[in-house]
Amino acid sequence: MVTAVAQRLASQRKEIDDTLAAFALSPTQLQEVKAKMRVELERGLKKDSHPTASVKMLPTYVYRTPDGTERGKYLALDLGGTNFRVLVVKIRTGMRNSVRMYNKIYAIPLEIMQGTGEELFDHIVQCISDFLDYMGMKNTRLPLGFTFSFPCNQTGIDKGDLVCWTKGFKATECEGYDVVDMLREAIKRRNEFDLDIVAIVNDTVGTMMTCAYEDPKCQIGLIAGTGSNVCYMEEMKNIEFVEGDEGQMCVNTEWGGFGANDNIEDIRTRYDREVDGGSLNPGKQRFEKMTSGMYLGEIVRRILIDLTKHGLLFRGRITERLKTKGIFETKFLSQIERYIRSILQHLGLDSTCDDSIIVKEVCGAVSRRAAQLCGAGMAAVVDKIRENRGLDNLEITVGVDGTLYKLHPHFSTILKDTVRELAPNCKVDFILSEDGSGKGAALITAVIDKYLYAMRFSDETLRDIMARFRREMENGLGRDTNPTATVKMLPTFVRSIPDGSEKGDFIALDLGGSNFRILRVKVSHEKKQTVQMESQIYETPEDIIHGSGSRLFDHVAECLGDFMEKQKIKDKKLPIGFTFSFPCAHTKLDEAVLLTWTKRFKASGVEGMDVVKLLNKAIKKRGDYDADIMAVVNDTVGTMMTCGFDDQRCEVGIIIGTGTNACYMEELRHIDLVEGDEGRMCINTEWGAFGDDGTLEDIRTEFDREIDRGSPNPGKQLFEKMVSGMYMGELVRLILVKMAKEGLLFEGRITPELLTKGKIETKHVSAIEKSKEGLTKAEEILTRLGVEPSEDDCIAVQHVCAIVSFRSANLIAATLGAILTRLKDNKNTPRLRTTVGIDGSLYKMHPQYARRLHKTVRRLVPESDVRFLLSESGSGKGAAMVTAWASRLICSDPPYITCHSFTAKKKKKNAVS
Ligand code: 0WK
Ligand code: 0WK
Ligand code: BGC
Ligand code: BGC
Repeated sequence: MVTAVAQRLASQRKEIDDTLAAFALSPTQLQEVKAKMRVELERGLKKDSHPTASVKMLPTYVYRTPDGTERGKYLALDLGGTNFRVLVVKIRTGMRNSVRMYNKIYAIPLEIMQGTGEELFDHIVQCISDFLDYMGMKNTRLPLGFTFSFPCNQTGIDKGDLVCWTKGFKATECEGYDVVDMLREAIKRRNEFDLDIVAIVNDTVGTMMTCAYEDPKCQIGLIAGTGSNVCYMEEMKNIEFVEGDEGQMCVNTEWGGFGANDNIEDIRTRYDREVDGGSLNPGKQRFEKMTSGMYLGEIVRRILIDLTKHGLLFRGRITERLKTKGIFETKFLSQIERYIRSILQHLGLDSTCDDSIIVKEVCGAVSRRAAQLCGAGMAAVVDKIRENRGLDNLEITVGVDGTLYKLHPHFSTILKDTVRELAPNCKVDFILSEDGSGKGAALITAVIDKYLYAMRFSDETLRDIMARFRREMENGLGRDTNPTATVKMLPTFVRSIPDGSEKGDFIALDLGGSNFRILRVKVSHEKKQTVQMESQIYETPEDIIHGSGSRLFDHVAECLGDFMEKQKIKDKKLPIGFTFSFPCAHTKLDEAVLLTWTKRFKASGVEGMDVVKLLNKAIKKRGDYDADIMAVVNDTVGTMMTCGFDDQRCEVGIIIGTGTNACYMEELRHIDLVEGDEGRMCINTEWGAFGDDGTLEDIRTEFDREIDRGSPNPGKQLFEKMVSGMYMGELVRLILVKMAKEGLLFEGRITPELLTKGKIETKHVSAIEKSKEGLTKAEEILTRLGVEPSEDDCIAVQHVCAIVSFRSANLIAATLGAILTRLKDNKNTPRLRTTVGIDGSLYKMHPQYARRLHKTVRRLVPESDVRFLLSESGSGKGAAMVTAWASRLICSDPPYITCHSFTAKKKKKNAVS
């Protein structure tokens, strides 16, 4: 006799089973889901159907998974999962698992997630600022990979408009806007640090990259967490709305949107519709709302309420807590196995044993369906890849992350089983991402940045380069070490800067920079000392500077004759100061032997010769005028003198132009190669040769080596070739060619123009980095090279220019820092106050160069007050100053031109220096 209780229990059971039956998907239903998902994947890829597809199939501009060559230090942001993380990731090559990471988790309060976009991005930047402070990295401009776990319409690796918020986010004025721009704006608003946002990636893509670093077969990324989504490597030819048919690109499916066209209404339950109705984005993300952590708890809660309303649970008593939306967290589903009682207590539910069982069943049914649905979706993806490759059987790995997958006791198993059943021709391995997608974002940044990372230097590295250069300076000054020193530290026989007593009428020649200039310099003493200058620029044709020395000096003499003609001073024997911007070994002021040509010059028969003699010979040969070459000075010395005329503190001269170099006032007692210990003498460092002995091999890149191989003086001036204007444009061109070959630029288009040496000049680099019109300039210049650049190509090229010019400014800051600390030590002062005179087209023309150089110098030499004084009138004026004294030397014995000979100090002296 079936009792009433048993009957009641049986009907209750049936009611519960009926409720849960809606969650039990049959193999057929799952096959259908797989088939429908497959249709949506295809629709998302097709040009015509893409705009209306429910599974958006968004391009990511990630063309390959890591190959183990990635390296460098990167910042990464990871926004959109349970936690917001800021990370620093250090990747070293060689041993596959050599990635060191440090991260900090920051909360994103609800009012920020659902406030204004500005507040959200200001909050993100605040967290970055805190992290950089914590890591002591506020001054290092690191490249950043941004994991942004929301659907973005990307048009490049660092450009993506937010399609729509999902999960718990709803910040205003963000949808439809470029996420990278919003972050850049927020960083600008804070104006505290600088970052290079190199890549924006979806968390599925970050996860795939993280796992592919361990397992090269990993070509799919799955997130089963707060949200639900998959990405995979698709054939470019199948992605109809993206240019190009070669190779692969990772596609972010955004399968969370599956069902938007009502094609899974047959399996959606009324609980699903309730949850959707009560969500922040009703009607959207229907598949996600059946499969992801944000919603499973809520589905369970609504079923429990429904069953309770029907008296099937908790004796029909619904507590306030159970009525609270979102109170039944998805983690409860994972924990229910173990802690059912305490969870129901936590919800104020006085549960019976049966209640617990029923609640467990409900949780099981909901999570099982979620795992099965994800399994069906995954089966569609792996089968598509198998067919893409025309394989009967596919072996592939899926990288997975997400709290639901990680914490739920059965989710992963059910998912795997479902994939195995629905895609029997695919052997699918699942590997859990241990390190999160931040590592993946850093790896993507490394792939993008692959050619650039080696050009970024931390302050630590710059200080190391500073110390290396300091050692080279000492080698150059030392009698025994000078012969093998790379940084030659050439004595100039200039003993001080102008003291205001100079006067006279002089001619100055200025050869070796981008222009050959002849000047007439009149220094007079009406009321105060004034300098009048007239100058003319003369050509130095290629065939002259590459021809014979005599032709070169004949040309100089001819121009000089022409100039004197125009100045009507042919009959006058004016003293000449000769700025000769090449490394010369002086034995006295007007005796200078060219050690080696640099930059574009290669005239034969000059190296090892005294250039004053060669010029005098050429002038004599003409016989139409007479000249008295009183001094040869390096352009750095001329620049220091020119600036010293206006600022008595100037004791350093730097050129950052076609070439680069520096001079400074050194204590005579430290210059072993020159007699005397009193006072100072200007030393021409010739820092362009720094590294010629291999000391910079660890920071030179393949592009630097290619530049050197193609230069007129291979193996020489290696530092100069990394930083100066003659080579910067070419460095950029070589990097662009490489990136284009990798398909990272111009869709892989390589034109004869792009392959032509010198087609990108340094003035182009300066133009492209202009903040306002830079991108337009980039487009113009790249279009001229025939590569039909897209807007992102222009942004990427601007980025490459920034990295190359930034490296130059940083490296010069390091070598200048070494000179400044030496001056400080020489003076034995706690704080150096000095002025640096500067000239050169790169320093003058480049929009950001000066600011970057000054900033880095101040960071590297904090105990100094350095004024950077731009030489307005060129080194000719400075040369005239030197000549003024040289000519007075003849008639009297003024202080700063030395009669010291180039004879090395007696042996004993070295011990003390
Ligand atoms: C950890 C990843 C992150 C992703 C998250 C998803 O680093 O990018 O968004 O997993 O899992 P959730 O935290 O939403 O469970
Ligand atoms: C202008 C100076 C000249 C120097 C030149 C360097 O007057 O002596 O050689 O700057 O800059 P560049 O012309 O190589 O850019
Ligand atoms: C987002 C995806 C993301 C997924 C997992 C979804 O809501 O639309 O972009 O990958 O959550 O975090
Ligand atoms: C030369 C230096 C010169 C510098 C700047 C280098 O190539 O070796 O003597 O000062 O260019 O013009």
